[in-house]
Amino acid sequence: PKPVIVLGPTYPIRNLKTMENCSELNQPIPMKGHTVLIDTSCFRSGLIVPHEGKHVWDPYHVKLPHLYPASQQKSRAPLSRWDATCEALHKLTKGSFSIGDIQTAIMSYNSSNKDRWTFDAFHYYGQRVHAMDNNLHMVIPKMVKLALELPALIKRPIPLLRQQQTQGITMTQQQISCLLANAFFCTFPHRNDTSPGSEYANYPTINFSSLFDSRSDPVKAALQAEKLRAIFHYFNTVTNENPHQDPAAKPDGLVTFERICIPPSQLPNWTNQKESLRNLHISSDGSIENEGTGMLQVDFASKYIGGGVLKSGLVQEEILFLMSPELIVARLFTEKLADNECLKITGPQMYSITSGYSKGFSWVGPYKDQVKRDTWKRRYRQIVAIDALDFKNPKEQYTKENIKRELNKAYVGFHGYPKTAIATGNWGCGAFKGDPKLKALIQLMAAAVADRDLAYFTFGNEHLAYEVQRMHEILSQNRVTVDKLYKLLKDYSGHYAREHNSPKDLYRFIREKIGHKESLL
Ligand code: AR6
Repeated sequence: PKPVIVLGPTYPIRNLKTMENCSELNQPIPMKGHTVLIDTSCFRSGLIVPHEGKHVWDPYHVKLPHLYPASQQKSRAPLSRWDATCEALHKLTKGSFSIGDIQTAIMSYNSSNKDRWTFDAFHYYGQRVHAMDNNLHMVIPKMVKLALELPALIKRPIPLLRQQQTQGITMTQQQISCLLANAFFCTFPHRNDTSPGSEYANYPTINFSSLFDSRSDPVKAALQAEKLRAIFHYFNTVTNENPHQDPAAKPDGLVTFERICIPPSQLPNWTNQKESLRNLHISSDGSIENEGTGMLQVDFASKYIGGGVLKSGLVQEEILFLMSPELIVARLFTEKLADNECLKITGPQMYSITSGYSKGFSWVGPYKDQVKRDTWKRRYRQIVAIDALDFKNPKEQYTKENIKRELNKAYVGFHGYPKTAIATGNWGCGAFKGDPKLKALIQLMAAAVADRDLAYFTFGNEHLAYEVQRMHEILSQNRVTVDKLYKLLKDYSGHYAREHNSPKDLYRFIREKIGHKESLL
């Protein structure tokens, strides 16, 4: 019989570095390639004043709805597009209205989509869910007001974070809420067509029309209605004008979005990295979003940031974006991620508690965020979006090229400051069909080169937690450095190609290669 192996306790999570115990924070924000949408000197003296600039309508900046050029309007239109938007939305602030009225308002300035958009999920919300939350009559008029404040709140162009450029944007939570209110009412021009070759084909969608539409599928409609609960709760909080009587005060901090791009010549040479593996906390309990707070929290992203959050998608990334809807605004300006890029978001707030996963998802209630803030009033919360490869055929993941691609992608995400621990898990191993045993090693290697410890949450899988912890211990005891492990993965790649019908288990292959005797542990 095989010896029973008892592992020692995993590395304690309390010993991992979080933002609260990092001295590198609180640096000044304005850096090269960084756009701040407020006046930073006013902010330092406690005032929030939009940074003034000259608006532009060009391929390098977000096309804001109030800047829609008259020259692009249909010649017979009596009002400018923005005036028509204001007029339609204003109707929702006077007296009672139905969801049909909201639909009519939105369609009035989106008439070219009248045969494409349906609002069945929104109607489902109205019929089945609204009775529980009963807030639309309160929140919709406040959302209209917020959306129409756009010209007063955003006074300089918002750059598009385009491929192969390291660039950042910092804005207030109020500015984000205003942009998201516009997204809700589908006011962003040029953003409804993402067919190949169209102007924004390389960008995620931002207008919320797809969230209202479940294509007559009642299961999807019910789930999208749960998403709408999270969204309305968010808007309720950000429009709450009564902070002293209500603990859920309107947020007044900043959030930073950074696209980080590492040129191929500056990526690690994996055959030559002498680092040892770092500390690993691994557990089948806990989640990245909760237990990982203050660490660098990995978003198992789509290359189109936010993935299916505005449609029916409901796995890790989408749920994260529903708990923290400020993340959704990244879809407005983040071009699809290339292999050597990631998006880092510093300071988003958590608004909702949710439960369940995928088809079992539901909105539970408000989350009172008590995470401390830095001098820029950004929450000590940092998310990094890295998109794994989507293995339609899981056998492809063991090729040398794909292993290297995933190593580089993880490294791009993990590299940089502050050197907090990384909170992650089965990145790329659900919708994208990766092998968690391989992805765990890839992430451990990238973390070692990026000089960070790792907290790994296996999402209830005890056996996986055991296997990865044991492999980590064996590798550490045998002083297997990153370059040696890379060589082992390449050997496995060869083995897999030769024996693809009955390949060895990856961890068994590694144990045998390093001459590790099972009984010694
Ligand atoms: N904490 C820890 N582990 C988790 C959590 C969590 N909160 N949620 C899920 N897991 P998946 P992918 C585990 O499928 O394969 C989205 O549409 C769980 O074991 O979300 O990288 C994106 O937009 C799960 O099976 O990530 C992309 O398009 C595994 O992590 C696409 O999915 C993977 O979660 C990314 O797919």
